[in-house]
Formats: sequence, C-alpha cells, structure tokens
Amino acid sequence: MSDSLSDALAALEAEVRAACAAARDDNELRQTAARYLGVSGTLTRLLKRIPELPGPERKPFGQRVNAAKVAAEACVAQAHARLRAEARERELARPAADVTLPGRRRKVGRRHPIQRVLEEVVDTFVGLGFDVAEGPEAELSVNNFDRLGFPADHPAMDMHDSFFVADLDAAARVLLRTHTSTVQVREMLSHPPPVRVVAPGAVYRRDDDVTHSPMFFQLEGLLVDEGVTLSQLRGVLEAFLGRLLGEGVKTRFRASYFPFVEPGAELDVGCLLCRGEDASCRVCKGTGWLEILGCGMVDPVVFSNVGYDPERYTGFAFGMGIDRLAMLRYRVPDIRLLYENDPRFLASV
Ligand code: FA5
Repeated sequence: MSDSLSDALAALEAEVRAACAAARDDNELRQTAARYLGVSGTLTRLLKRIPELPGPERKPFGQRVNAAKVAAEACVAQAHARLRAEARERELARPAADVTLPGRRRKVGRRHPIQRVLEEVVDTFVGLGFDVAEGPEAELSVNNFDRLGFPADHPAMDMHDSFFVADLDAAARVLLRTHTSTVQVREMLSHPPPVRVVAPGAVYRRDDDVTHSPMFFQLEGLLVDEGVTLSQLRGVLEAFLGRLLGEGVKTRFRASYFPFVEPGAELDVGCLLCRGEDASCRVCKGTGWLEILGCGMVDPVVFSNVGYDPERYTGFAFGMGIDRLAMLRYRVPDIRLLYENDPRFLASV
C-alpha cells in the first residue's frame, strides 16, 4: 500500500475522531456515524472498492481500511458514552423538586342550580307518589294547543309566542313546545286513568327579561282519578312548596284563565329576594310576589279530546317554572344569570 494512501487513511481517522469529539448530542453523533460508517459512508465505500484493486494490493488495503473502520466505531461508542454521562450530569445538577410545596386543588364542577332544583322538585313529587313522564321538545302544534282546548287562533295562544319549526298544514304543524302541558295530552292518550305523573323539561317562548327567558324549564303535574278535588290540588302544592322553600313560605292563589282547566289559578310565592320590602325589586316588580305556576281542574273538554269519560273522572294539573323556583331558592336577581354560565355566578349559588 502506498504511503500516500496510508497518510490519507490516517487523516481520515483523525477527522473521524475530531467529528466524534465535536458531537454535542445524539443527533449530531448519529449524523457523524452515518457520514463514515453508514451504507454510503466514506469507509464503507472504500471497503466496497477492494475488488477493483490488483490482487496483491487487496489484502493490505483491506486490512488498513478495516482497522480504520474499527477505530471509527470505537470513537463513536466513546462519544456515545460521553454524551450519556453529560446528560446524567445535567440531570443531577437540576434543582430537586420541592416535595413540600402544597398541591394544586383540582377545580371540580357541579350541577347547575336549575338542574339541582329540578331534581329536588322531581324527588319531592316522587315522594308524594307521582311517576315521572317525558315528552319531546319539538312537538305537534295539535298537542301544544288544540287538544288542550285552545280554539284555533284564540288570543290565549299569543301568551305563548311560539317558535315554529315546520309550518305545515294545521294537523302536522310542529313547534318548540311552549309548555310541558303537552305531556298531559300524551300521557292521557297512551294510558287509561288513573294517572299520576310529573313531567319535567325545557320549553321555549319568544320572551326575554329579568324573569322571562326564551328557553326555560317547567314541571307539569297531572292527577286524574275518580273524585279528585280542588282542595287536594291546593294541599299537594302547599305541601310541595313547604318542603322546597321552607314551611314559613308565603303563597297565594289567584284566579286565572287557561283553556285546559276550569277553574284555573296561578300561584305566587312571597318574594324571597326583597321579602316584599323593596318597591324597586326587579324580580317581584315591587309587588312582593313572584308567579311560579299555573294550575286548575282539568277541563272536561280535554278529557273528551283524549278519550277519557268526563262524567266519571276529574283531575287536577299544574305547570311550574323551575327557573323561577331556582331564583327564589338561590336568591338570583335576574333569570339571565342562570344562562350566562359565568363561573363566578355559578360558584356562588
Ligand atoms: C303555562 O305554561 C301552563 N301550561 C301552566 C298550567 C299547567 C296551567 C297545567 C294549568 C294547568 P304559564 O304560561 O303561566 O302557564 O307558565 C307557567 C309558569 O312558567 C309561570 O308561572 C312561570 O313560573 C314560568 N314561566 C313562564 N314563562 C316563562 C319564561 N319566559 N321564563 C321563565 N319562566 C317562565
């Protein structure tokens, strides 16, 4: 082997050593190794040229390049060990974790105040012997109005300014239900008397102010049997309100009109925000009272519409605003707070 070739290989070895010593991380070292020892690395290419050499030159050349290859591999292994040691040093030099620091408390959510009141109300009625029923939020207009005794285009429908979904012909017209009284119709159409159910759920109206939300929650109650009386309705509602808001709660019934009950009434609860002492209270508008439900004895017309015998059965029904109960229960001064989802408000109730 010529001296010049031998010098060139010695220079290559020196180059490999320098490159390995200069590698600052695993990635750089991997690139260096590939440059000399990879499939098309300098040393690999030299070894592949052995067959091109004249016979007598092959062995000494092969031995010399192999020695350079072994030396290069040793350099790479050494550099690898050096990098591992450096990494360990760095790790040990890092300040230790302070295990005495107090932990960070996880923020745990909780049920929305409307949901809490709704569950409590349902539980109370279940405790009084009522079953729980459900109905769809997108409802046939027939169930929302007609079967409940609203004559076509009756002005009482204006109080339920409605969101229509499909304005088809009258029989198939669909809207977002404006009250849960639709479930009365569905229950009576699907079950013979006696019936004793409550039906909670979302309802929708084109309303928006301190005590009116466009989407809100109601709970409907319906009890039908032989010999049901108005005084039983009053007893059930007063027992319920005493349990929910405390025995001292003030209530008053006012005669009112709903096409599906006769007689009909509304029930107000004494304002628990101002206790009737603030003429500028926005919740009770200075009256000292907040309306929370409509109720009455089921109109015989409704019984006829669902195939019940109005001569044999009587019943009472009520529909209460769950949001209003949540306002009283948690002293919420504006119904919209219940829907804005401000975490500061939600954490305070
Ligand atoms: C009704 O919806 C009748 N279906 C109730 C009923 C059922 C009467 C059975 C007779 C027999 P009314 O529109 O008054 O009635 O609503 C009932 C209650 O829902 C109100 O007393 C009030 O508490 C609540 N409410 C009504 N509109 C809103 C609104 N936009 N936002 C929040 N609560 C409301």
